[in-house]
Formats: sequence, structure tokens, C-alpha cells
Amino acid sequence: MDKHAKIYVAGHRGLVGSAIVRSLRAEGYSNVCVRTHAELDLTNQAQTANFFTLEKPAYAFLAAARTGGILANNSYPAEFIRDNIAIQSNFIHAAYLSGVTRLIVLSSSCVYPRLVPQPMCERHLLSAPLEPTNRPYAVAKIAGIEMCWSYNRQYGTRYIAVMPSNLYGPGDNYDLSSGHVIPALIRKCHEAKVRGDRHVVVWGTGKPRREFLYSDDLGHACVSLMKLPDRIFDGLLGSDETVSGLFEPPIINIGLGEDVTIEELATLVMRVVGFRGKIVFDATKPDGTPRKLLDVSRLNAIGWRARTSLQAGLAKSYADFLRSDAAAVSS
Ligand code: GFB
Repeated sequence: MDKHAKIYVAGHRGLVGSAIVRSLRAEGYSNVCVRTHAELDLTNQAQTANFFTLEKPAYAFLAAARTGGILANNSYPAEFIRDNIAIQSNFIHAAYLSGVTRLIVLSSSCVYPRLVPQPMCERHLLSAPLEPTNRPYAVAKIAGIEMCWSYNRQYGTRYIAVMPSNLYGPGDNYDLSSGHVIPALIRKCHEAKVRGDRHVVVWGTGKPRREFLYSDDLGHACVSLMKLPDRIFDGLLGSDETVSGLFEPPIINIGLGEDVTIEELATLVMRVVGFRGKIVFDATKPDGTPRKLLDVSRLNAIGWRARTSLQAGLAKSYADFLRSDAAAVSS
């Protein structure tokens, strides 16, 4: 990737997009193009088409999406499917028409079926029913993968989707009703410590297992993939099953390669925050998928490994929380 090539990062204010921009800038890419939501609404087809026609980026990362934790997914299913389908459909088609050379679409480990062998390989996509709490989001994200696959087959494009595990990091969403488990537990434990509470409430049974990846590691992985030489990148584009007879979607897993139970996570967060109370489980809240551990051997084989342990990432995240507006409200 030429250091002066125009690279569009959609969703640059979000957890993933901001990490991709940091990684690009750290590696000396000087022509990174971004737009705020107010400047460009990707759910709007005409605005998206105009943007690509005018800007003609050579490379693009689609990290803009409607995302949220288990409760937000379960409470606003219509918004999750509608917005994500619209964004991907507008974006991928406009990228094709304007001649984007390579495109990386951010997908998620939650698009794999609810019950598949662990760790989950790329070939497990579409092999069994989905987890009901996030099926609308997962179906939308699968549509994005299928679009990349179909455009590669019909138009010879070079589009892939990356499948990160659960993410956390600087600029996370610390809102308790819409966010994911790590920012929620950081906030809850911090507030419990400040108030001198005896316990902290953790949703569900604490038994589900999750794999957590620090967002800067994901940013680094995405940029590393975008920079791959053609002969390796082209190996990720998937094959035409009607010709090869093989199920090879254009996707690659990105994860830490290890997981913990939610109870173990809560204990770790309590230690990092310095809250010494007890955990009380709220079983009226959903557990979601029992386990989501990614098989990252394909990514490891092309030379990439996550650098941030969960312990180290949680310490950095707590420092980020203390600098955030959410902490000011909580103290
Ligand atoms: O992070 P989370 O919302 O994502 O929840 P999912 C993970 C687990 O943590 C669930 C439990 O078993 C939750 O019940 N948990 C415990 C909590 N306490 C809390 C809390 O205070 N807040 C939250 N949010 N969870 C999402 C999907 O599922 O994963 C999305 O719904 C997305 O589509 C994301 O893909 C990565 O892993 O359950």
C-alpha cells in the first residue's frame, strides 16, 4: 500500500475505526480520509454514492455500523438489521462503482452459529442456527460477507470481511444499557468502589465464555491485512463454490486465541479497578451464546498475533474510563 494512497476509514470515531486510523497514522500513511456521521450518512444511498464518486479512495475500511451489547441488540432488532444492511449495501456497491482496489468490511464473531465446535473456524459460517439475541445483526453482517463474496465472483473485486472476537479499548461505550460487558463492568466496579458498595451486579449466570481483543490490536491486524502482497491477500478472497465445490467465504478470524468466563472477567475487572466487594448475578438478564472462541490459526499462519493480554488491556481501558466523561458523571 503506497504511503500516499487515499485510504477511507468509515466509522473513524468508533472503537474500531479510531484504532484503524491510529494504526495507519503510526505507520506513516498520510492520506487518510474520514467523515463524521453529520457529514456523510452511510444509510443514505445518494450521499454514499456521491462521496465515493468525488473522493475515489484507493482502499477502504468499513468500520461504521450500528453496534451494541446483548441488551441493545435484543431491544432494537429492527434498527440493527435495517441500518447495517443499508450501510453495507450502499457502501460496497459505491466502492465497486468508484474502483476501490481493496476493501475490508468489519464483521464479528457473533455471526457464527450459536452452537458450533470451539474454537470456531471460518468454515463454520452458515453451518447452524444463529444466537437469537443478535440474529438481526448477524444476518445483516452475513449479508455484507455475501456481498463481498458475490462482487469478487462477478466483478473480480478484492473485498474481504474480518471476524473479530468481542472488542474493548479506548473510547468504548460506557453506557450501561447499550454497551458491551467490559466497559459496563469497568463502570459498575468503579461506581461501586466510589460509593463503598458491598457488591456489583453482573448480568446472566456468569458462565458464558468470551474471547476479548483489545481494539488497537484489531486496528493493527486490519492494516497488516490491507498491506499484504497480492499473492497472499488474494488467498483470502474466497472461492466460487459453484466451480470449486469448496465452501471458502472471503473472511478471516481475528482474536486473542483464548477466552474466559464472564465470572472470571468480572473478577479480573474488580482487581484492576480495586473494588473488593462481591459479585451478584442477575439471572433475569440473558447469557447469550454459551461460548465464542475463534480459531486464529489462519491469521497466525500469515504472521500476525495479538500483542495485548486481557490483563494489560483491562488496565489501559480503566485508565481510559477515568479520563472519560462517564467517569466524571460517576465520581
Ligand atoms: O458484551 P455483551 O453484551 O456481548 O455480553 P455478547 C457478554 C456477556 O456478558 C453476556 C454478560 O453473557 C452478558 O449477559 N454481562 C454481564 C454483561 N454483565 C453485563 C453487563 O453489565 N453488560 C453487558 N453488556 N453484558 C454481543 C452481540 O453479544 O456481542 C453483538 O449481541 C456483538 O451482536 C457483540 O456482536 C460482540 O457477546 O453477548
